[in-house]
Amino acid sequence: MKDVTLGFGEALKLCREESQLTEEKMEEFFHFWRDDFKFDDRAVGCAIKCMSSHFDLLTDSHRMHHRNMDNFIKSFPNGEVLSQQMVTLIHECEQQHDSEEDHCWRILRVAECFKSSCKKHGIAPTMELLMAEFVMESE
Ligand code: M21
Repeated sequence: MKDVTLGFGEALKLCREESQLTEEKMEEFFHFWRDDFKFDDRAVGCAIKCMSSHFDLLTDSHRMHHRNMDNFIKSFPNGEVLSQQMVTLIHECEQQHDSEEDHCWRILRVAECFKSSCKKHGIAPTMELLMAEFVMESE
């Protein structure tokens, strides 16, 4: 999950401007996994929508493209093991929030639900691991 997060986060710089996300709000994507991260800013949902589109992970109706998401996750170390579970968790979260018509708000709610499901299932990455890997990759 650490690798998927860092890979997904590669698109943050490209998407920050389009989504009007301030750098203070989320300077790096792995902050998403911090316990105190707040899901109260629509711009974060817009950024996740933009990042997902960048990797071609959304359908025309801005829902998860299952096959592309599966392939994306499988392109990372341990992805073969995680993919099915992650796709299922995201899909369950999408079903819970399907009535929200605004794509940015809906995707933010799906992301919040997905984070909480990952924690419940013990597949959320630890911040210590993410930070350590991020520092190593930046050097
Ligand atoms: C992939 C690693 C971390 C991801 C965090 C955000 C995941 C949000 C998934 C939303 C996918 C788009 C759903 C559209 O309904």
